[in-house]
Amino acid sequence: MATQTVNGDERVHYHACTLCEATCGLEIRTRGRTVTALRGDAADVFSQGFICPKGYAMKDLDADPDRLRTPLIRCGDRFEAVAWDDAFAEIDRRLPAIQQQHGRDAVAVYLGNPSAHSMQLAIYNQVFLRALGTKNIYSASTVDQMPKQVAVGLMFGTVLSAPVPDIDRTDYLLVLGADPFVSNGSLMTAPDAPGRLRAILQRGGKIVVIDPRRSRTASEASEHHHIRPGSDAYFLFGIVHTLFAEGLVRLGRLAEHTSGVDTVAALARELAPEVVAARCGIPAGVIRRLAREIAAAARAAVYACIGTCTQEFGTLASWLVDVVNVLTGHLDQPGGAMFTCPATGAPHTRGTPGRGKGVRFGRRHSRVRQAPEVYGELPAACLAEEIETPGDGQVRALITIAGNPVLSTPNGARLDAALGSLEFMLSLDIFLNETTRHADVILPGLSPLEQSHYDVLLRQLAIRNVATYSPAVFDPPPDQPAEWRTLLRLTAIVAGQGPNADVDALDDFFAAQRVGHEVGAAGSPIHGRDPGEIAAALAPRRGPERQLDLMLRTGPYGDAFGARPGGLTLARLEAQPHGIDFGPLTPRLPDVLRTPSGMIELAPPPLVADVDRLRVGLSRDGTGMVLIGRRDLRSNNSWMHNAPVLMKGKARCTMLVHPSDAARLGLTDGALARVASRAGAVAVPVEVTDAMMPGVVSIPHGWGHDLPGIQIGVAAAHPGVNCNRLVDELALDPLSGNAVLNGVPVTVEPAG
Ligand SMILES: Nc1nc2c(c(=O)[nH]1)N[C@H]1C(S)=C(S)[C@@H](COP(=O)(O)OP(=O)(O)OC[C@H]3O[C@@H](n4cnc5c(=O)[nH]c(N)nc54)[C@H](O)[C@@H]3O)O[C@H]1N2
Ligand SMILES: Nc1nc2c(c(=O)[nH]1)N[C@H]1C(S)=C(S)[C@@H](COP(=O)(O)OP(=O)(O)OC[C@H]3O[C@@H](n4cnc5c(=O)[nH]c(N)nc54)[C@H](O)[C@@H]3O)O[C@H]1N2
Ligand code: SF4
Ligand SMILES: [Mo]
Repeated sequence: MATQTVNGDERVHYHACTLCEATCGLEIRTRGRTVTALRGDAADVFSQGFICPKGYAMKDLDADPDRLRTPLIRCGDRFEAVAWDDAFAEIDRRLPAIQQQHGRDAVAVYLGNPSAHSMQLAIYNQVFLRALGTKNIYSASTVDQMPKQVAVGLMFGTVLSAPVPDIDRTDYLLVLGADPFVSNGSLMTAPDAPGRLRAILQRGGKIVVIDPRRSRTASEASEHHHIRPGSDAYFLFGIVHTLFAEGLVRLGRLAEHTSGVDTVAALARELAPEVVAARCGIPAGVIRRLAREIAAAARAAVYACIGTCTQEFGTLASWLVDVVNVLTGHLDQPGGAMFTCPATGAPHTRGTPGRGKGVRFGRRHSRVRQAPEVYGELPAACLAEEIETPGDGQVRALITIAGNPVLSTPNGARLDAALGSLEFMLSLDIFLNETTRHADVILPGLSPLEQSHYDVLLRQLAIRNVATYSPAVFDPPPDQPAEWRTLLRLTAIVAGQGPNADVDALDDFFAAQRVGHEVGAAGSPIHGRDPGEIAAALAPRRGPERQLDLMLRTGPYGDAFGARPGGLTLARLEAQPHGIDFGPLTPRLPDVLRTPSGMIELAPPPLVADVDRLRVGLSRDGTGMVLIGRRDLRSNNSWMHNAPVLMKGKARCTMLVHPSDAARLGLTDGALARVASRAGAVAVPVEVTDAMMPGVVSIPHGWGHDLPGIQIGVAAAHPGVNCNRLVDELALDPLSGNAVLNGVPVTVEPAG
């Protein structure tokens, strides 16, 4: 779809915002290489004009003079801008040598969050990782949603089988550990989450929020209850107990597809609301009432996100959320918790409907701490020790791709020091920041506006079935390669083919491989077709577009290369710049299941076994201070603090504390507090507020732009502190390897 030209030489483009999961449509006006205006795309079939303050910052990000546009090579303490060929030559000189001398596992990778938000990275990281062949793969997933992925993998059969709350049709939403008014929703792609949530209240429905802090979402909700950090699994067992004890379990049509109900009943028997109330800080009467309300509501969903994942019992809590959805019959029902049927397909749309291989993890363990592998990754919290600890298998080189683990992962100070000891570090990033300052070579990606986009990952968790494709707004600078090309060149280097590979030939090779896989896959709509015919049909396209076209055409709405005439193709999607809406979510059970049993596994053995840990922790006294995090509307993890439009107003990196704690600890609003944990200490301005639960303090993550050598001028002028200096890298949720970012024991006192 060509862009329109208006007002003489002004052009109008439509492009998704790639900053968060909501993926709102933007209308962007340009003149030459300049953005003249930016607003929400009112015609976008999903976001309908909504954008948040960060959406506007896409303009700042594009224009940011600090955003890297050429490769950098380290020369002592400085970086020098170099030509692309020189950068690849340097990588080729240093990286394969380490692989040859110390083995492939000596090179580790850390994939950051924008890897999931970039079409190029989402598709081509996989190609690169296969060639790299290392077991040392780390990502932001283990400081994020991995517990949910483990829980739903065991229950429903794939790593992305996460039910999403059908918020447009529900009457009752129980929210734990999520602040969608601020985050705009996660594990739930829903542009204008605030508007959609307000609509629940407007139609007479109810929203209940469980959070140690009266968050923005909590203050808009019908009801909010403070919970002691890390105790959601106790609270949810109290609900499950009540459902069984009061005869409220109604599986309805789920019954014939569900196994393990009796096991869950037995586990819940000893965890009555009266038993767990003190541990979670929510009165037993409230727990019982909420259980009755969820069970009685015609359309209800329980939804939990990062606050419930990044905690001591993250996988158990994530599991129990869907246990409640199943026991109350709300799973897979309109207005309940439902499965997306995404246009690109998903692990649960491929293969044999209703049955699969299930998921596997714990197949090997990390070298130093023996932490289990999860879905091919090791916990991000283990990275520093793997770099520091000498011996066979030591990590000697690191590649970061769109990640800032110095600010984002536990004990940032320890990781910061460890990165300084690497033999070689390569970063694919668009900024010289707290992490990439340690790199030997930095290869910049393009501005989001110089890239086309389709959200191949996040639309798999959308609350409607919607497809949107955005062409690039600007042509990239002539000499700067797209990141998929960079990744293919690196693929060749680590495969021993040198720095000057024929990228297009490689891309043809991988595309042919993918086509071969698709025609060979039982259950694919093009199973058994001639791969040459399919490849020829895709041939005009290259790179990510070719892969995307293949995914769309073999996906649930696809044309299956002529077998389903009128079906979806990338060309049809391109003709609809505001997206195509395939409608609200529809029930998908039992076809959506990919468990080996073909059932919803309500009581998977690894989860049942982990309940022992919950029993042991039940009597733990909860009197000490603990730390939790938070997000704010104008932040985006660690990397958007360089956008001037987002940095106006009062300082946001403060420690929230309840007035009673402030009085007891001698803290005054605006003064500095010293907060210390096993891992480290920071001094942070105090903000006294009764939004906090007594005994809990909150510091947001992503700050701490005060390290030498960074080149993000606006951020450095508003540094804040890195709360992950306090988060303990030794504390993990054992099943998922996820870091325990919330509920960190701390001491708090006035800073001297
Ligand atoms: N204490 C605490 N810690 C947390 C959290 C918390 O709630 N509390 N939240 C966690 C969560 S949910 C997440 S997702 C992680 C995030 O953890 P990370 O992903 O490690 O960190 P980000 O801050 O997202 O950094 C993204 C990096 O990608 C770069 N980048 C942006 N766009 C591109 C691109 O197109 N290409 C390339 N190559 N680079 C790009 C940015 O410059 C930046 O360096 O933080 C986690 N850390
Ligand atoms: N503005 C903004 N939006 C973002 C981001 C951002 O940095 N800024 N980051 C994006 C990313 S990467 C992600 S993953 C999503 C995350 O989006 P959400 O999952 O909505 O996460 P948060 O906004 O961090 O809200 C988590 C809530 O959990 C609460 N909490 C902490 N500990 C506990 C606990 O033990 N139990 C319970 N019940 N609650 C607890 C916190 O007080 C907080 O209110 O946001 C995305 N959107
Ligand atoms: S909510 Fe804001 S940051 Fe997220 S996609 Fe929409 S405009 Fe972008
Ligand atoms: Mo995240």
